[in-house]
Amino acid sequence: MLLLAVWIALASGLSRSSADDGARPQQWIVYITAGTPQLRTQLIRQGLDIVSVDLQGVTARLTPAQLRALEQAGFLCQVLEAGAQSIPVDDLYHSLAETEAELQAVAAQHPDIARLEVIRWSVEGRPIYALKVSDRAQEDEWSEPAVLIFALAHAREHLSTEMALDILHMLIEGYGRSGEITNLVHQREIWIIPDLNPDGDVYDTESGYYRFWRKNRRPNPGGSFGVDLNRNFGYRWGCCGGSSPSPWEETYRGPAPFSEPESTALRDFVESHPNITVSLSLHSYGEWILWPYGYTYESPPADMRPQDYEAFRRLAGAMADLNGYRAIQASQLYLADGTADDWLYGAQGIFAFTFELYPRTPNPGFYPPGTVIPAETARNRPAVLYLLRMADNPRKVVGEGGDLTPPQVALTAPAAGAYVSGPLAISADASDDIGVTLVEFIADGRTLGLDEEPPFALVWEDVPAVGSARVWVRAYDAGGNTAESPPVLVHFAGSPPGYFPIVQRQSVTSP
Ligand code: 0X9
Ligand code: ZN
Ligand code: CA
Repeated sequence: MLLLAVWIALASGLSRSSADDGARPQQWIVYITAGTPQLRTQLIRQGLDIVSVDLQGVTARLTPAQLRALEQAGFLCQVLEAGAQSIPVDDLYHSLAETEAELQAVAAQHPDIARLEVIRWSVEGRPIYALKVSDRAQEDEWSEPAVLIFALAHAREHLSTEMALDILHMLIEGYGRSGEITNLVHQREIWIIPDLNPDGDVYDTESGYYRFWRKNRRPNPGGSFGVDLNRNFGYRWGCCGGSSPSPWEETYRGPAPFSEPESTALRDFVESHPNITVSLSLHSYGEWILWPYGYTYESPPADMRPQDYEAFRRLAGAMADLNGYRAIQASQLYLADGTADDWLYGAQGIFAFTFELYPRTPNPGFYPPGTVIPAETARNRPAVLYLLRMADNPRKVVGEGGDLTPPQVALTAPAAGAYVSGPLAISADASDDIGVTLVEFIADGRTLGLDEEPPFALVWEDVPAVGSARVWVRAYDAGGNTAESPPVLVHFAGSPPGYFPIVQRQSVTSP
């Protein structure tokens, strides 16, 4: 009864944020206390423009009329920011053109490990790019587990594109330098879609001031624009009140599942790459790691294997330990149906995760200053690498196959305490139940070089002239497991320390 009253009041003061606005109505950023997933879902169902959610309530952009209606219905509301916000577009973020130029540059400069494809065209005819990082990038390596990373389903979530590009650079620049990254580039196909919603991206930024745009730019019947791409996927689409049938609203699910080229692009891409085992959907914000399902509060849901639920919980928990985010089933935030992740798992069996990136709070919300990009993307690198490692069989986290057993490795040269002058030959013995894929040679924590083939050996050419170093090796397998030999201490300059031969006698009696 109470909620019905709110519904009527809100419908009359309907948010017109989906209109092709010249004059945007006055909007306030308001925190609404709502302590259960059901209450939060109820608020979202009413078409409020929700900007973030936590487990105590939601933050929304409201017109003054909507705020009054909520307060009259008894909701505790706290105005965080009054009046229209005007935030100039931040040059430290990639524009769509800059993102495309960067993808093209990477593909042109690293054809051995990068391949760029246009997977489809957007509503307004822009290309949607996918870039693959893998050795032998120009071939299809169907025997390798593939990982799909995609960003900017929601136009205003620009940090997600930065995150996708950071992952790309981590892989490209780490290749040949870091054993861990080289091994993953060898053993996985990693597909990155940094901008799933190019039309929305352009619309959000083209005026020079951010427009808080979320959806794509589909012209809807009736004059509004946009479908929420994260409500347009075909698993239990529109089933459960976790999306809106109204084209004016921010969570409009579209007229049919996969009515949009952008969601269809992802569907067709996934269906034509059956080796994808794991996916990461990048959104902002809130610092959450979410796993399916979003359409039901049930946990574990009937259409999820209980073992998979446990695997999701453990994988998300392990990643949260690495990036400091909080891991929960998506519907614990609020109900959402037709999301990409529900389809990726429900229809395709993919272990699908969403990261809701920095920040936690509505200030700075969708538009943190670009100065935070390096730290807030670097923060997620260990969690992403963990997910890539688990992709050979994510169920290995609950003991259902995959490769969890680390290799065995020993240094065979140099001997501990060796005195060295000139290049140092290092060699190792390594074995594994499945197979050793790479050996990394390390001195004092610095990677000297990598070897993929036995006999595992390397000559350290530019040894220091004097001093000493701790030398060891690390072996990798196809599961991304590692083992290290104990370090040995070697001395340089060819002479044991403290050995000072007398080359000319000195008299000890005459002055
Ligand atoms: O609502 C969404 O699509 C995602 N959040 S965002 O603020 N980036 O728009 C989250 C979807 C996660 N699924 C559920 N909450 N059920
Ligand atoms: Zn989003
Ligand atoms: Ca192994």
